[in-house]
Amino acid sequence: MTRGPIILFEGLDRTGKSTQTESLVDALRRVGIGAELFRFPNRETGLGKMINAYLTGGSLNDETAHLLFSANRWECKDALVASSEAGNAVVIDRYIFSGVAYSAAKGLEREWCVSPDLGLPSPDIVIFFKFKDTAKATERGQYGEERYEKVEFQKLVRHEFEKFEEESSGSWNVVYVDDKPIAEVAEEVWQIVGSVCEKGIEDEIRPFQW
Ligand code: 2DT
Ligand code: MG
Repeated sequence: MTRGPIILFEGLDRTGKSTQTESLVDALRRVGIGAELFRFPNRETGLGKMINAYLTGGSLNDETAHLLFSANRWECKDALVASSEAGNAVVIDRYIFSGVAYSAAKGLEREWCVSPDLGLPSPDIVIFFKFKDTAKATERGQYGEERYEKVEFQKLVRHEFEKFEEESSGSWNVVYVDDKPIAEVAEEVWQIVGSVCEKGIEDEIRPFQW
């Protein structure tokens, strides 16, 4: 059975993940390839509404917030698997690595942070959006409105993401987004994913391990 690839976009706030994931889904559909966007946190579900309240000023202890984000991925697992198996390219805007990076940046133990996500569907391709200069993010629109959008904290999160990048031994695709026009980033993304989306994936979905 050929299934659609699971393509994950990770990165700090304001790197353009939402813009690029939406535009990739549109581009795929325009050339006749089925595609579906999953975005985490998914703020539409019951758990997602609790997460939204937390991100916009509510209070939860760090462990509880972490487990809510993870549960929010688990509740979408069946839909995500079904979409890939139906042949869609499954495009994901943040996932496991955001979950661990933001919580570990707050000081929770990394291994503890990974454990609730073990077994979730693994991405086939990871694209990591980065600024060469983290402070660049502050120049972009709407920065600073939500809980984590502070330069010092973003530096810690970046460090956590980079641990995963290193552990991937080169399999993560790093795209630098500083000052690049949206179309240029989209073109780089297409170079990475276009042919895989056309061909599909033969292997079964792997459970996430660490
Ligand atoms: P968006 O700005 O992308 O909506 O994310 N976050 C996200 C976590 O702390 N843990 C997670 O598991 C996920 C998926 C990153 C809102 C914020 O939520 C953070 C930024
Ligand atoms: Mg955000």
